[in-house]
Amino acid sequence: MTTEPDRNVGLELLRTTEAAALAAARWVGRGDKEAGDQAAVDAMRVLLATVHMSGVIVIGEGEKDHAPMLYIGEAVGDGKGPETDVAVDPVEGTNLLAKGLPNSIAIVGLAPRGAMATFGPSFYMDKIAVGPEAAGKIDLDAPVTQNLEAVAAAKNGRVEELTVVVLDRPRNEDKIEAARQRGARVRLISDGDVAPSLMTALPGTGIDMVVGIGGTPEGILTACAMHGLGGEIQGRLAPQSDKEKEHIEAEGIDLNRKLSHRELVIGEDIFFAATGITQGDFLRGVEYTSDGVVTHSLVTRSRSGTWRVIESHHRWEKLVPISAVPYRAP
Ligand code: VTB
Repeated sequence: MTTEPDRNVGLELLRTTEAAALAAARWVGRGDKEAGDQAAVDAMRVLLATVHMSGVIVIGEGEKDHAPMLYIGEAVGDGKGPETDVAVDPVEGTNLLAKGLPNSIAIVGLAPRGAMATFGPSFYMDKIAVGPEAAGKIDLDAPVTQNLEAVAAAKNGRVEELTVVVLDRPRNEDKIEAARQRGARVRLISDGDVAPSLMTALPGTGIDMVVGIGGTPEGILTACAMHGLGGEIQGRLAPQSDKEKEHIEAEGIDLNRKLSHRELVIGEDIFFAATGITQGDFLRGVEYTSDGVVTHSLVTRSRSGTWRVIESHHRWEKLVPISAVPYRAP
């Protein structure tokens, strides 16, 4: 069945991540992650208000009382279009931003209302992410060695040629050790597991798999992207304290369920946009030119499976006078 081309709200979402990245870029390497995050939140919120949707934040800056903006439950969009769930991470990798390190990105995910899993009090999730060749061939419950072998077979390569990314934390030590023992190349990262997860599904990045316990919201945002990129992420909540575990159980959430991206975010009308803030391995960071700024973004749409890499040139001379966001100090 064919249909007439319809709107791609992902291209509107792109403007929200570009705005967040432009605002956050002023804080790169300045050692103040809160200020950088706040600038990104403020900018993203202004642009989200222009998106044609009746959106509700389901993954945001936190509960209402602790987060004045983009809090969970906040209505976003112009209030007229389709009812949607919206997941935001205006700065994924605030430490990376503050330290001027690679791969901090601004992110938005979008799905029809009710389509996104909401694990309110859950902070941590055990995850595995791979690209399209290995999608359907991995298993979160299998040993790392078995998953490495599955990815190698899917790519007609050898485990020794694969690069697996892991968040450098004691909680991930067993996986790091197992991957090394099997001869894979392990790239340890200090923060930000979304960017490398996207890279598993993008050509020429040299990243084959991401494993280990990272953030739950980051897992759901990655799931939005994998719908459009054709890769796969599987996750299971992995509370790191008794308090976190109790809170999840009190909400009646099943801790033992293994979920793929199709269960983390349900359906086909799923969109994702990300813009580089600091220079990244795939997404370039915000670059200043003599008359403005260049941004580099990824936009995905699950129904068509189209993903786009978009380079945008923002020109101060025209942008600053009309923009509600103070991108450039007067
Ligand atoms: C994870 C990871 C994120 O922070 O949430 C991590 O998914 C937090 O882990 O990408 P710790 O509590 O061990 O620091 C990030 O790295 C960045 O937000």
